[in-house]
Amino acid sequence: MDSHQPKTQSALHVMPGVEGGHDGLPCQNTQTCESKLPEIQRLSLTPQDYAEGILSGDRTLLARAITLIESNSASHFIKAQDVIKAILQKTGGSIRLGITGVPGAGKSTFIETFGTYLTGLGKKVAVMAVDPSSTVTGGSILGDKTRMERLAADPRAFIRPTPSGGALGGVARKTRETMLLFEAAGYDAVIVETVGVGQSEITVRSMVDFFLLVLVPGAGDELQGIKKGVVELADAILINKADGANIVSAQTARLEYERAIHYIQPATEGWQTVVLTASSLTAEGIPQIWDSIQSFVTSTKTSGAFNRRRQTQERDWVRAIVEDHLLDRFYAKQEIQQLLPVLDNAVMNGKMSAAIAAQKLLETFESNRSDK
Ligand SMILES: Nc1nc2c(ncn2[C@@H]2O[C@H](COP(=O)(O)OP(=O)(O)OP(=O)(O)O)[C@@H](O)[C@H]2O)c(=O)[nH]1
Ligand SMILES: [Mg+2]
Repeated sequence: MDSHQPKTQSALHVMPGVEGGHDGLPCQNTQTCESKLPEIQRLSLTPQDYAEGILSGDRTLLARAITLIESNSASHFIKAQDVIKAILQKTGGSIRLGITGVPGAGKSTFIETFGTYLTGLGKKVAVMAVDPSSTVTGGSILGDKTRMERLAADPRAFIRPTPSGGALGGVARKTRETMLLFEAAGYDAVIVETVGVGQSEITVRSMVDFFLLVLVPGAGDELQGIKKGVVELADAILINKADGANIVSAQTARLEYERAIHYIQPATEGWQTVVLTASSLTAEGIPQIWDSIQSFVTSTKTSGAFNRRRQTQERDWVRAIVEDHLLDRFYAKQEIQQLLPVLDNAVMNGKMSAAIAAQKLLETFESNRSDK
């Protein structure tokens, strides 16, 4: 039996990521990559079969198409691109939501409550996570199953951890392509969660329409502890855990953020970043978040900002794929791998300038290009 095939129709079955020595683009070393081909290749489903399954809402085929996208093998890459080509006309219909926040802010609990609220409204919800720290066997969502128990068992929801074991660029490509599959399968909201550390929140911002920053009420200066830059990416700031003894501090935090955001550039042209309070435990304030998202969609679609952002994202995505691919080829070169530590050493010891070291590396790359 296909080991990647879910045993049940429940999204509780969270599938493992696909291992590979690459960060997302097709593997160039066919020997190492093809030998690890998952069993899906043995199944002779055509791209058309996948596309039809996805469009008809078949969860098993959707899951298998995602596995195809996550694969690092060259043949899977080609097939996955054919699947995407076949469904592309049916994509773009969802609202793409990014969620970030410090560890423990309650992102997963929020997604559980918010997602369940949406499925209660009859919407279909997909959840993914871009987690730079996760291992090959699963993203943070795996450990989070208990926090998303209701949503994971909900037939209107589909939870999928983003494949890991690679650079952010590769993970980003797979996440974006998976998003397209969800859209073709009729999901109304696609949620991408990421921990607000490093680059990942910028990557997620670049693939979503609406970006939500989840914060917790804390003592003292509310702006401490999170990077100001993250606030600038957000279309809404949610002060979560506004329940019990936290209610007053949550209101205080809300006022502080409302004041603070007047001094920063809004993340989306024509949209004033909103600050809200909610409790993901009691669901108090959760409907208001959806209301805000809907206002955002209406106003940015009317102004044209919504579509302009999507177009820019597509264009930037092309650049990002090219850059990732070139970087990957560069660092995969044996000559570069040999030279790099030597030059690093020389630069660190002040024996060579950075510009000269870079020039040597680029010259080595150019003179060893196989495509000349
Ligand atoms: N009182 C209260 N506790 C909450 C709320 N939301 C989450 N929590 C608790 O906060 C803790 C962390 O919640 P998570 O949902 O795991 O937080 P997270 O942001 O996903 O954390 P990471 O995945 O580690 O980044 C858990 O113990 C939750 O039960 C809330 O609205 N109110
Ligand atoms: Mg979490």
